[in-house]
Amino acid sequence: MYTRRKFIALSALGAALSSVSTRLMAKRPTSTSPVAVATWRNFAAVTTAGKLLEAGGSALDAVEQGVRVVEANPGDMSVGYGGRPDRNGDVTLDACIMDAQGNCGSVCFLQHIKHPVSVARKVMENTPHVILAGQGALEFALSQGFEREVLLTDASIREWKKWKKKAEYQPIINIENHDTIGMLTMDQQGDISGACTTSGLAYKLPGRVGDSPIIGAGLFVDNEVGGATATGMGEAVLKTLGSFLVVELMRQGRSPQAACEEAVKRIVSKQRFDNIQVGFLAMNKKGQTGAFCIQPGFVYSTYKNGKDELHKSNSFVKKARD
Ligand code: SD4
Repeated sequence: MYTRRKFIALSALGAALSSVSTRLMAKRPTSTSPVAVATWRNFAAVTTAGKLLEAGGSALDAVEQGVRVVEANPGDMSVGYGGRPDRNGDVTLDACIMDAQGNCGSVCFLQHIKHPVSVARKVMENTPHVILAGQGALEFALSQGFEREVLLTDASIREWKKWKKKAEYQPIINIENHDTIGMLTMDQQGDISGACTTSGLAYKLPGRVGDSPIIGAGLFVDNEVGGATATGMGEAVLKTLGSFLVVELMRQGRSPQAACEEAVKRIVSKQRFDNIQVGFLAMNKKGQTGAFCIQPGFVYSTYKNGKDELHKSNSFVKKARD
């Protein structure tokens, strides 16, 4: 029965919801100039995402489509198809995606699938889980219609065979741990999404998972504040949950630049850093971006106001090692 008490309760709920939605609406800019930013030299990725955003696409669709460009490119040997294998010669991929509502999905140690970011999105949208790993992630991908593919290329096999002659595990700064794509996008509604995708460190131990698919480490987005992503030695990022830290520092009022600098300082104050590279890239709710890295050499790409640009990140260590 529709009693007076129920009516009062429902009216109160209605009033509360409308005040929440008024507050949320008040926070939303009416039309924001879209932004796409990505680690390293990734013009095709930021331009693909940027054009989608300019056409009215969502930050989530743009970030997925942007990083897919790099996953499909065999010339990028740190991501997707053509990515450098582990020491056994198997390509194992890590990726994650996060939307403006705080939903996220991730896959790690995924083999044979060219677009791990899209599998991560399916994990987010079609399962109650956040992370799927290994065989389970592969079975899930196949069940969602993804094709099983060979991800090794002639070039990656050639390099791996060369590496095997000595089989020394010494990742080379800015080379063998280079080119993972972490991307952040902001759409015309001012909503932010992010994605990160990689084949991980070259010639890693089989089973190794890096920071890239771990929410808070390789990527974090909080739509009220901004987003951050990381590249480089995943172990160092994992130990400090770097991307989460950057977003929390922005929440406390730091600029994207200052937040990235502090996250790098946390790493260098606690870990040996002479032989590793880590770079952070961040964007806040105003579309302002910042980046900082340990060693010189990290660059990032932006697409803002209809044009793409490459930026050099400042570094904690001032001079490149020979
Ligand atoms: C990893 N962070 O697996 C990744 C590697 C990377 O550019 O960023 N490469 O540790």
